[in-house]
Amino acid sequence: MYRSAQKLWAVIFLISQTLAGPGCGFRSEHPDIYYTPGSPPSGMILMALKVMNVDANLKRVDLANQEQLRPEYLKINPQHTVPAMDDNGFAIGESRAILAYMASMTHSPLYPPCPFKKGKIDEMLFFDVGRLYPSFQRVYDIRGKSPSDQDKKLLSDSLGMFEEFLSRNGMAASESMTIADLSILTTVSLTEFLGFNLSNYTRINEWLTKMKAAVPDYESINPPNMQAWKAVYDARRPK
Ligand SMILES: N[C@@H](CCC(=O)N[C@@H](CS)C(=O)NCC(=O)O)C(=O)O
Repeated sequence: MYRSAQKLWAVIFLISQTLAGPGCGFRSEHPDIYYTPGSPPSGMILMALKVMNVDANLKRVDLANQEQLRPEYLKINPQHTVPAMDDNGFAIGESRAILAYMASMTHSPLYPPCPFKKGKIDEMLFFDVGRLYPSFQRVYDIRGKSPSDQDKKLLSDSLGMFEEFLSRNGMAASESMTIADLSILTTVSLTEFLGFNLSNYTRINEWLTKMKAAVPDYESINPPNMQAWKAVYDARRPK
């Protein structure tokens, strides 16, 4: 029943794609991306732009000078966070929503419209935003709070869950890269960069190697961004 519904959906999807022609596309030729170096979710979007080959207009927001609180920025993102996107008046915040928007606008296989595939991708996006990244934040608190053993165990357990998810297909949500992998790459690569022991997670290590190779210009985007985050984190930790 599940399989035949999946096949039927695939046929309907193919027909609708043929009738619809190429994707509706961005409203603007070069959508604006507001970002800050050192912000993990900003780094996620910078990597996604490369993977999806989107030529965006990058606009830097100086968080140290509270530019995110300016009225013109609050109109774009009332949550006053980076990243945000402004596609010719269509403004969207939340990094993972931006990933989904970009992938949908470019008809990218990284976020296919099939509900069965999308359901699994959404599952992993929410796993990252609801469990994995908050566990990371408990251990690496940007405000400088020292983690307890319980915090460290929580992060290890959450990584163990991701290790288990990877046993399904080798990637976060399917056998090939999706936006869920880009989201989780941001969390896990920073965890690795900060020296958290990942040696027990064989599948995560294999996945990390694949992901670093799959993101064009990875080395020039993510490590410098993580280094900038670490500089702020180190400066705020008790000496
Ligand atoms: N859930 C948001 C989190 C964004 C976020 O917290 N951004 C931080 C920088 S990493 C920020 O802009 N902070 C400034 C503020 O809250 O005023 C996302 O993924 O886009």
